[in-house]
Amino acid sequence: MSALKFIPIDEARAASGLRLVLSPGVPAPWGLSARAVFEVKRIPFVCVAQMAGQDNPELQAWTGHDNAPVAIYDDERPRAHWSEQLILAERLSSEPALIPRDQDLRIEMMGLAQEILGEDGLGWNLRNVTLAEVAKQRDVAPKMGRKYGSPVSVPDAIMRIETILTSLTRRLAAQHARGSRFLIGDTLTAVDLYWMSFSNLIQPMDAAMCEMPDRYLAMCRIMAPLLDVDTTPLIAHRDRIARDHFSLPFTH
Ligand SMILES: N[C@@H](CCC(=O)N[C@@H](CS)C(=O)NCC(=O)O)C(=O)O
Repeated sequence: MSALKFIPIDEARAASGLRLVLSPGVPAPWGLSARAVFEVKRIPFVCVAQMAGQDNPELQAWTGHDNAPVAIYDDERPRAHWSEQLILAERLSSEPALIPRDQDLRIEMMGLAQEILGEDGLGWNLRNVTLAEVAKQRDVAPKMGRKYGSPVSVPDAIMRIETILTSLTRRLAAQHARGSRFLIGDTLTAVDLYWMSFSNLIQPMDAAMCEMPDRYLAMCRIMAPLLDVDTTPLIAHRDRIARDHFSLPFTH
């Protein structure tokens, strides 16, 4: 994966083509998911920096959003949701197809992606637990915790995470048994990339695969001791997807 090119917001606003709003310096999982989709398809883009946990008024004025990732293509409406970004990517380059053409597999893929990226999904609950733990350590709730915190308790969030990981593990085993090396069907789909992107919060990739600052790495190490699931096969899958489809390490 080549180094990301960040340009100033006013320059990005005046530009055409694809602009991707990302948080620089960290492999933020929703951001990594979006860029992985565009990069696998070799769709060129430039990046615009979003400052995590801050108000980002200039981005808000341009895109209507203060978080990341947001994809802006030409003068089309900004796309802040993973499904909009994925469908845009499919439109800009049909190869490799990351949404299965078979309708039943497509439904499976979209459902599984929702379980990974959607509200109350894997990422959402991982964020709740890690931010709650960070708040405990620092004795103050980080701003992001107040923004995304939910009424769900930490034990309930851990249960959701374990349920989703167990279901992914079962699916991977069933796929291997039928001779497929991917989570859905027989080819790479967006959910392989999404799992790869969120897996850092379960077990961080090593430095040769993905650069990350120590503070972020420490956050990525919070979850594993709290989980009662053997994630070895899923992590092996993550490593294979990263090595087979990207030039490593990921830099941000
Ligand atoms: N809108 C995205 C979710 C994006 C998201 O949750 N972004 C968070 C990732 S932690 C973010 O940018 N947080 C930093 C902030 O809000 O400043 C989607 O629904 O697909």
